[in-house]
Amino acid sequence: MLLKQNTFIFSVIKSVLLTVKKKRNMRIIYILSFFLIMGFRLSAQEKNMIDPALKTPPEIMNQFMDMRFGMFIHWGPVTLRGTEIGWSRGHEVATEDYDNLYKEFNPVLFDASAWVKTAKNAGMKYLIITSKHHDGFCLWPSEYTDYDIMATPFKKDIVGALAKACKKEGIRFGIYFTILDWHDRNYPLHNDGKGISEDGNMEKFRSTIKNQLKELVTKYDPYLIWFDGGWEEPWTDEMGREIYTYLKSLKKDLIINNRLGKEMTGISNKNADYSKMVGDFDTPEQRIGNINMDFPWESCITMGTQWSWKPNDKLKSLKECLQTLVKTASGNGNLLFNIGPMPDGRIEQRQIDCLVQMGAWLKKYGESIYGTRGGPYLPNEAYSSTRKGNKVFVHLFETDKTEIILPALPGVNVQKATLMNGGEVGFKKTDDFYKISLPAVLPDSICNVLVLQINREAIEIPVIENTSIP
Ligand code: JFZ
Repeated sequence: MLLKQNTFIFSVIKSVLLTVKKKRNMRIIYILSFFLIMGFRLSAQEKNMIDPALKTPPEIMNQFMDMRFGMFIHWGPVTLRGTEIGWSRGHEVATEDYDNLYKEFNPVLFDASAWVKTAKNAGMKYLIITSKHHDGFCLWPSEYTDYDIMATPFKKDIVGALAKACKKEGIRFGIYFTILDWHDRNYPLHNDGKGISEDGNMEKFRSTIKNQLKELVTKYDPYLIWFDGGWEEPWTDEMGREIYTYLKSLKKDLIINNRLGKEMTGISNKNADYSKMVGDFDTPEQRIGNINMDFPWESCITMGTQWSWKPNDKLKSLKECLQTLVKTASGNGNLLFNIGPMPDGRIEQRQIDCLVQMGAWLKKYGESIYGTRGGPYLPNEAYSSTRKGNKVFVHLFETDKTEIILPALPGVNVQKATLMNGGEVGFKKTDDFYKISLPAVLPDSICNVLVLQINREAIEIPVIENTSIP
């Protein structure tokens, strides 16, 4: 691609010069071309671009977005205290205490295959493990630090075991990796309110994480790397682009999230410039992302109230969990649903129970989630929708209604209206609305799916911005 561009610039200069002064020396043409080409390259860099030829292609991103549902796992020695991973270091747990927890981290009941099967039974298609969180502890044996799983009494490679189990079960394997490390003295910030420290060395730090990333990619061949922590001051978008380019040289189709850089919608739903994102998809956090039919996104949301395990934590109800998944898919996004295993290595039974029930719902209604795209209705309290082929799937959140009114879809003929796992329903079109009559007893007690079969490709329907009913 670059070669083509260069040849083009060269030939333009050549023809300009040849017309202006026919007998000009070829050397001038070459010199001018050289500067112009360099100029073009510099301007691409100034425009903060990753070489477009390196970006993960849309086919790969579409396959990722087809999966819709993944498991996020935050885990480490901090679970022995039950406080939040990374953030509680030097706060709820004294730094000295936190940094020594690894000496007693011995999750003898850890069973990678059991975790992966739990994800699979939940209907999840991929899994992402915190290989290193902000506390700096590494769940894999790293040559570049002593603060890793081999220093614990457990001494078994957790990342490796999960990579293997995922491969066996056909679950895509992803790795979470933080680029801020409050434990590493070379990283100049330490979440202690003291600001940038003098003894930091970003050059050394960047070389360490580059080595660790190479280790992770070559050892575990991840499908995806989920970066975190790029928002802190010592990190720049340029550093992010360098890492992106480096990783793509190691593995061409690796999928990378946007927290390698600073541009993201994040927790607060900031206005973001998608063209500036360093990474392949956006990562709204603890909220369902806004509908976006163009740029891929994945919401990361916890089942409980914190990322790592908390004893007696308040968990979301099954209804909340299912609606979170459905509304995310309706906005055209993926849900990376987080659980935190316990210090002994098991996933808490009540978390498993909820996941099993989500999986049971997906076994019956998965056609309305996997491989679909969001819209055309925007999610609201009563319903939301997804679409695929000539079908619009309307998810109904109210189970006590016998009638539902939807804004009519523009330029569409509805040929048939049915309930998934139920029969045909009453359908009437009046002016700008559809009036749908439902049976008194609905097939599902939490979320039912109305299927509108239409006379055209559902993806062509523009998103209906106003779903309010008069
Ligand atoms: C980050 C982590 O800090 C958190 O522990 C978890 O791993 C989550 C998936 O990602 O969450 C954030 C991200 C951004 C900010 C705070 C927490 N921020 O900008 O203040």
